[in-house]
Amino acid sequence: MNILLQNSSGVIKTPGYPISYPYKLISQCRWKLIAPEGEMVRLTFLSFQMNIYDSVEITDNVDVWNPYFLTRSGLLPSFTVYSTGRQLGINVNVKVGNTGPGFSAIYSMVPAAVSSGTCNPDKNSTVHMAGEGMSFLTRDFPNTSEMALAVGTSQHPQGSFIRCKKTYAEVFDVTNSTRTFLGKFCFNQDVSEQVVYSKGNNLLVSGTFRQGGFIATYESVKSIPAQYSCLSNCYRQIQLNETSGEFASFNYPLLYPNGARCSWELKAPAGYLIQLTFHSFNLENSQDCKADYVEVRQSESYTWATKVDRFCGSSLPPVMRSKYSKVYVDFVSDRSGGYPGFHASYTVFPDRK
Ligand SMILES: [Ca+2]
Repeated sequence: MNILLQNSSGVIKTPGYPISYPYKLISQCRWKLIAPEGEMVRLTFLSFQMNIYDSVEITDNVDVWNPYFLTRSGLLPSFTVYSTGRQLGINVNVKVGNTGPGFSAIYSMVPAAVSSGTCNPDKNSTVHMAGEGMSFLTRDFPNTSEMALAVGTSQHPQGSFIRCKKTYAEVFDVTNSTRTFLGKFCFNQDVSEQVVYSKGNNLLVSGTFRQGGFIATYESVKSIPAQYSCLSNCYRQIQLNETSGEFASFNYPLLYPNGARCSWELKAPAGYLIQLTFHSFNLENSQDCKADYVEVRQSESYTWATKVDRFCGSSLPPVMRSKYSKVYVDFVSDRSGGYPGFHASYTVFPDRK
C-alpha cells in the first residue's frame, strides 16, 4: 500500500498508534514523500517506540528501496532527517508477532539547501552547503566508495552522523578562516547517532573514504545546547566525580526531545557528602509525575537507593543535602510535549557525623 504525500506539511503515524501496530497492515505500508521542484523533505519523528526487532527503513529514492539511507529500531528520542534530494520514503520491516506503540512523525517541504561543488580528492575540493538543513553522504554509500574526500560547509550547523561504515570523519569549526578541531566522528558506529555542534556558523567535515563512508544530516539551529547538558541518550550513567560540577537535561536550554533518558551518578570523595541545587526547572507537569520527570536517589549504590524523590512541572526542587556519598539523578521524558528541562549543580561538603 503506497501512501503518496505531496502536501506542504502533514502527519504520519503507524496504524494503531500509540496502542500497537498490526503486523499485516504495517508491513504493507510505504510512505512516499515527494517535494516540489526546488524543495526538499524534512521529517521529524516526534515519538519513536518500535519493537527492537522491527526496523523503520528510510530511503532517499522512492523507486529504489534498497540500499536504505537509514534504518532505526527500538526506543529513540525524537530526531529529524532531511532528504538529500526531493524524495524520502518510509517502509517498516517487521517480524511476525512483534509489535510496539509505533511512531508518529511530522513532515514539511522546505526550501532546498544550496549545495555546490563536487568532491574531487585529487584537487582537495570542497562541497559547500547552505540552508536550513540537508542530508549528505559519501558517494555510493553504503556501498564501498572510492571517493577520497567529502567536505561540507554551511551556516549555523548542528551536524549529526547518522550512519557510518568503516570510516571516520574529522570535523572542524571554521571562524574567520581559522579551523578549530572539534573531533573525530563515525568510526564504525552504525547504531548510535553522533551529534556535533559548531561554535560559529561554519562547520567543515573532512575525511578520506577509500573504504566505507557515512551519511550525515546538518540542521541550522538558533542556539546550541550548553556543554554540560546531556547530549545523547545515555543508557549508561554519566559519572561526575569532581568536588563540584554542573549538569543539565538533554539539549538544555533547548527543548528536550521525546523519549529521552539521561542518568548521572554524583560521587563525593571519602568523608564527604553531596549538596544538590537546581537552578532552573521546567518539565512537563503531570499527575504523580508519570510523564516527564527527574528522580533523585541517594545511597551507596543505585539499586539500594534509600530515598527517591520525583519532580516534574515548573517548581524548583529544594536544595538537597545527601546522607550518603553518592547521589543518582535520572531524567526521563515520555512521547509528547517538549520543555526546556533543568539545570543543576552540586558541591561536596564534609560528613561531620
Ligand atoms: Ca513529555
